[in-house]
Amino acid sequence: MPTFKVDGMTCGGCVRGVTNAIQRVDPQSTVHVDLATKTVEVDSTLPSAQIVAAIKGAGFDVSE
Ligand SMILES: [Cu+2]
Repeated sequence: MPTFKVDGMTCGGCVRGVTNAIQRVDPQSTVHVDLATKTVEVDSTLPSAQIVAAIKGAGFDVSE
């Protein structure tokens, strides 16, 4: 399962923002955000570049 390192997440609102952004591009995806380690685990059939783009679109810095 691809895991992304996402900077700038600080609260539950950020978690929802990231989760919603990913599920907008892939409604079937399962997203697990760990605020403590700032990582986002995504179970999706989409290429990770698209997940990265979605997270960036929500206003966060992300690396794989
Ligand atoms: Cu927040």
